[in-house]
Formats: sequence, structure tokens, C-alpha cells
Amino acid sequence: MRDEAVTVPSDAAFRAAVLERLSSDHGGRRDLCSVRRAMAAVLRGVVVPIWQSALERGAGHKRVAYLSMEFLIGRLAGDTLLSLGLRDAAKAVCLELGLTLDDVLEVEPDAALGNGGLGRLAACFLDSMATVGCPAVGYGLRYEHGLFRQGIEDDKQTETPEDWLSRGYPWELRSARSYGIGFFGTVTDGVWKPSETIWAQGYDVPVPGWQGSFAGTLRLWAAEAVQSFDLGRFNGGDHVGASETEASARALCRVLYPDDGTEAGQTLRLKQEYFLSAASLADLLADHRAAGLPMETLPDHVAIQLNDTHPAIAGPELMRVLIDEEGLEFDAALKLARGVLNYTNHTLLPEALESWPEMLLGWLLPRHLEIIRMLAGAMPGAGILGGSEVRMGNLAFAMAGRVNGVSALHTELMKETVFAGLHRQHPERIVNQTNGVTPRRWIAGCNPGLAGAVTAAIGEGWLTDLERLGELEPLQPGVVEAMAEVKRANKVQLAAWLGATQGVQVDPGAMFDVQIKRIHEYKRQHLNILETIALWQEMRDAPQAGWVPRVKIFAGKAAPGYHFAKEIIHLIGKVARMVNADPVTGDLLKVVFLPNYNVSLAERLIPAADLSEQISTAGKEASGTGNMKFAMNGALTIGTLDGANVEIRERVGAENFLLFGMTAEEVSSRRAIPDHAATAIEAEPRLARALEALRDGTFIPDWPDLFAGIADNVSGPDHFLVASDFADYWRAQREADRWFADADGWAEKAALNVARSGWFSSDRTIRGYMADIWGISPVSA
Ligand code: AZC
Repeated sequence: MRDEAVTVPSDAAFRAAVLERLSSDHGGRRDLCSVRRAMAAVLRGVVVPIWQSALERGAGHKRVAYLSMEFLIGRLAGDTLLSLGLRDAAKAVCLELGLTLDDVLEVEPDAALGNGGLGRLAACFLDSMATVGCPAVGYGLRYEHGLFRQGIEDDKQTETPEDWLSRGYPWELRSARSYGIGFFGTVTDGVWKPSETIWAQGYDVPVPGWQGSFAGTLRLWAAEAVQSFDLGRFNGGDHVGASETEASARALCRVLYPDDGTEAGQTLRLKQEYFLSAASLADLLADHRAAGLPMETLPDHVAIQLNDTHPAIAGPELMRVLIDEEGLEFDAALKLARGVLNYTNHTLLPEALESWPEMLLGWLLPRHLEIIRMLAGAMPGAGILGGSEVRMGNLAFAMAGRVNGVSALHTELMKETVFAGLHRQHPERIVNQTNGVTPRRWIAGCNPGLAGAVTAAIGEGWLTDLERLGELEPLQPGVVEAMAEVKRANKVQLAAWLGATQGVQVDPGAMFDVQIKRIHEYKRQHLNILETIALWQEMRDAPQAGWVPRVKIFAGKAAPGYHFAKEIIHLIGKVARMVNADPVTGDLLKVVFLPNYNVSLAERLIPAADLSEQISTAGKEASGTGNMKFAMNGALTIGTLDGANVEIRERVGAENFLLFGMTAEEVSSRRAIPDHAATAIEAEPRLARALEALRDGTFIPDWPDLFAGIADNVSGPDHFLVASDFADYWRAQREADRWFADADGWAEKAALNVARSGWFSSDRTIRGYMADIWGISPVSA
């Protein structure tokens, strides 16, 4: 449904425009950065009218406000070129300038506005909403430094600030929207007088849908001082102090997830959450008022989605506005709020369901604490307050019209565990929306070879209707071979890149086995590395035993304060050092840990993967989205029955999925057995031997017990049941070897994974939200 009013330049006009920009804005320089900027400026000139026309078409239609602390959007130029059909034109102009398009695209910084799965999901949703015609604004924060940049020194993680904004960001427009957001102060008779005000300044990133069909907005709030510079103080000689208010306001949006180990850190985090919530609500209410609509009709015009618990304070803020500014009664305000608010839960891990001390909340937001107490009084069974803390997950649930989980299993577990009580009171409230990913970025953008093979087999159309991948079946031999050829080429390319950038030589014929995600005990990178150690030991015992060569690739960041996760990174680095230099195993086994995992690195790795590691302790991974990206790029999953793995296996077929491990139920009963780890280790000498290597200095002779902490954890409490799942994981890995040794059989299984993963498009997920949660129909062409 491409908008006919939208004009995309011809290849020749695009070329002329880029050259013109290069000359007018960059003095004709032909370096990568200048060319990138010139191209971005031209693309922005195409995108902005598409965006404006979509906003006009969507005017008056019900829309979504998607509130999220994270948006991991990655680079935008490549995506935009692809969507507008200008990739070939861009390639040609780059060549003409003596550069390659890939190199030019690579100098765009990754917008570091997210941390993990929920942030990337939000970015996929923006793309899908813009493509399926769902009017939406994604509201987030414009973190100056985003999440930290990860380095590796001496095999250990280092953290430095990201500087994605330091040279300007061509995709944003400073918006006319700005609001004063109050903090602290006092409340007298229900009237809040904040003692600090920080200005929320909107910056808009237009989000065009596929081929300019429609568009949405990512609106990021920057924190600015109401008065940024004190001239009197400056003239009085306090030259630095004169900018103090500005520095203090800007501190609010410096980094994502500031360490909340101190009270100052906690205050800053809650301040960020409130800043996002209050500015976004002020913005959408301003639109509602400007349209002259009565407040009672708000639910007919907007649906608010709280992406996880972080923006839960939006509930009390909406109540405050409705009661204090609009003069509604409490009950009417609650009914209205519940008509617009919805909440997605992304994790059952108790530590991630935020709770704030009442003291802290009452100090920063005194009126909100009063309202929260009223809410708790009105809903005594909701568990909003507990142990002098405000439980934000319960608060979000209590105020939401719909609450959703992100995979079938996660949604059921939500009903049985964290929200069991609330679910009994409101059995209709929880719904499931299994995650999805955008095929534009995660197939066409990152794997053009595969996209070409699919189009050659079934024609176009699958990119906006991914279930059509099913038309690849019954598999024609030519198709399987074409896909296998693409995989091989992607692996050759990755091998060359690994050699050039990491100094590791790998054999493209080996199985590329990839685990990329945040480093966390529940995701069990330590299970993977222990299996790697055991494999290495057995290979050394019998190097001629016909092993299938492996390249084990890891990437992921550890939270700065998460010591155990950092130890896992360190261990992987040391194992890599030892194994990669071992002449006995040689090309049979290589181990790589790649620094600074981000969207762009994922785009490089996923198309070249044979095996996708999705090995979390069952019941812990809410969904996963990487698991979907791998499957649709023709990797086989080795995985537990956790999160969306369950649904992936159902769809791709059990015979094309390497299942291992305990189920969520078995995990609970196993954990109750005293000495579960010790018994598992006793029964599995391979694991005992691998653990021994962590204690005897195999990997660090000078400091033999450096990794004893990991070994002690796995042999002791082992909350995540690494020991108990090890034997079955080893079995499944050897099964993977056997399957891989049969190249034709493997290629067929890989092709079936592609053909059967169409359901995991985020277009399907968004249509589900529109129908079941938001009550929004698409804007027609
Ligand atoms: C993640 C979940 O861990 C992951 O399983 C899921 O796929 C993703 O959200 C999207 O739903 N959670 C987070 O990123 N962060 C938190 C705080 O849960």
C-alpha cells in the first residue's frame, strides 16, 4: 500500500543528490564519514515527507503510545536504502567514489539506546507498526551515552561510555514538543508544588514502514535545564558553577540503567522513569486537548503500552493529571486510566520486577505516593505495597486493561507464579502475544543472499507476509542447495572478518556454533563453555576420532556490577586463548569471544550461524527473539523447552531442533533435591573433569583457583542447574555433530527452519496487539 503521494528519487536523481550534498556540505571530501553523512542527509530528505504524509493519513485514527526505557534501533541507513529500493544506487555511487557501500554503512554508530531483548523488541515493533499501518509513537529517552561500550582487556570486560551522539545524529529532528517535568517539593491538600523542574525536549526519529507504505515516530526526550546558564554567577567569577543547573539536568539522560547500588543511583533511575512517563503523557494529552476532545473519550483515541515495569509510574501520573488537573473523581479516573493502559511483562526474575522504597518515592514524587496509597487502599488484594516498598509490577498490573506475556510458556508461568493472586482476581486480564522480529532487518537487511534465494523460489511478497515462506515447501532440491550455498558464502565472509579483526583463523567448513545475548547465569553461557572444555579434553585424548570441527562464538555484555557474569566472560577468554593455540586440536576447535555485542554485530553473525544456542534454564527466559532470528536464517537450534523455543520447535518440527534438558516443572522439582549438583557431577565424569580444569590452573597457571568460584557454584548451589542439564546437553551436542556430518541432511533441516519460521514475524505480533489489546484497525492505504 505504498502511498502514491510519496516520491522516491530515481537512481540517477539519488546519485546526483548525494554528489551535490558531498560538494555543498563536505567540500567534496570523499572519506567514509563525509559520504555517510551526505547519503544520510539525502535519505532524510526522502523519509521526512513520507513521514509527514503518514502522520496526516493517520490523523484522527486511534494510535499507540509505546513507552519504553529502551529502543535498540541499530544503524538506520542500510535499512532505509533497502526499504526505499535505493541499495543498488547507493552501491554504485559509493563505487564511483572509490568506496564500498558496506564500509560506508559501517561508520554509522549503533544507536546505543537499549540493553537487551526488550529494547530490540521495541525496535522491531516500530518497524512493524509502520509497515502494517498502525499509527504509533514510540516514546523513549535520548541517552547521551546509552549503554556502555564493552571492551576486552586481558580477557576481561571493560566499560567505557558510548558516544553515538558526539558527532550529531542525522536521523533526528528537534521537535516543537517540550514540557516541564516536576520533581520533589511538597503537597498541600492534594496540590503538588515541585521544587525542581527539568525540561523534556522532544527529538523525533521518523520511522518509515516498508517501501514508505506508512510511518511512525520514535520520540526521544532529552533533559534540559529550564535555565541553562546563570549569567550573574558567571559574572561573579563562578565560571564553572554558572552551568551547574545544566549539568545537573543533563545528568538525567546521560546513561541507560545507571548503577542503582546507591541511593543517588536509585533516585536517578526513578527520576528517568518518571521523566519518560510524565513527558510522554503530557504529550499525548496535549494532542487530545488540542483536538478539542473530551477527556472521557481518551480510550477511543489512544492505547498506552508500558514496555515492562520501568514506566509503571505512568499509571499514578495519569491518575494525578486526571484528578488534579482535569478534576475527575478517583473512581472515574481509575476507570479511564485502565481503559488506556496496558502492560507487557518481559521477565519473571524477581530482581527485575522493580520495587521502590516508599520513602524514596515519596521524596521524589510526593503526590504520586499519595495516589499510590489510594490505589492500594482501593485494591487491597493487589499487593501494590509490601514491606515499605511500592511493587511496580503489581501496580502496573492493577492499573492495566490488559497484561501480556511474550511467549505461550511465559504467559502461563506468569499466571502461576508472579501474578498468581492478581490473575485469580482478574482472570480475563492476562493475554499472550508471542514475540516476533522484523524480517526486513533480520532477513533482507542482514542476509541479502538468503533473501535472493527465497525470492527466486517463491517470488516477492514474503517480506510483508512472512507466512508465505511456507510456500518453500515441499522443498525443491535446487532451493535447499541455493540456501546451503548462501550459508557457505556467509561463513566464508565471517571467517575472513574474524581473521582480519580478531586474528583468529577459522575453517569455514566447521560448524559455526553461536551464543549471543546478555551474559547471565540463567542464560547459561557457563554450561556452553564447560561443554567446550569437556569437548576439548576429549579431542585431545583422541584427536583422530573423527570429530566434527567447531567454531564456538560468544558475544554479550555483562552488567557492570554482575561479578559472576564477568567471570564467565573472563573464563571464555582464557579458554579461547588456550584452545586456539593448541596444536593437538588445531582446526577441530576454535573459541571466540567478540567484544561489544550490539545490533550490527548480530546482523553479521546470525546469517553465518549453523547452530543457535538457546540453552537457558527452563522457565527463566521469557521468550527470546534471537532464537527466532537464527531459525529464519537457517540455523538449527540447540535448546531447552523455554520461552519461545517451545513454539519454534512446534513449528519447525522436532526432527529439525536439537532439544535437551529439563522442563520448567522438572527444574522446580530437581532444585528441591539436596545435592542435586553433586549427584549429577558424580554421574558425569566429563563434567567433573571440566570443572577440575577450573580449579587446577589449566587456563591460568599463575592463578590456579581463579575460576574456582564458577566451579564451586556449579558443584554447590547451582541454582540454574548447569550440572543437572550437562549430560543431556552433551548428548544433544554430539547429535548435532552427527547431523552436521551429513551435509545434505543438515541443509534440508536448515531450509525447513527457514520455511517454517514465518509465524515469528513481528508483523504477526503487532496485528495481535492491535486486535487483542489496543483495539486498533490499520490505517488503510
Ligand atoms: C527480555 C527477556 O529476557 C527475553 O526473553 C525477551 O525475549 C525480551 O525481553 C523481549 O520480550 N527482557 C529484557 O530485555 N529485560 C527485562 C528487564 O526483562
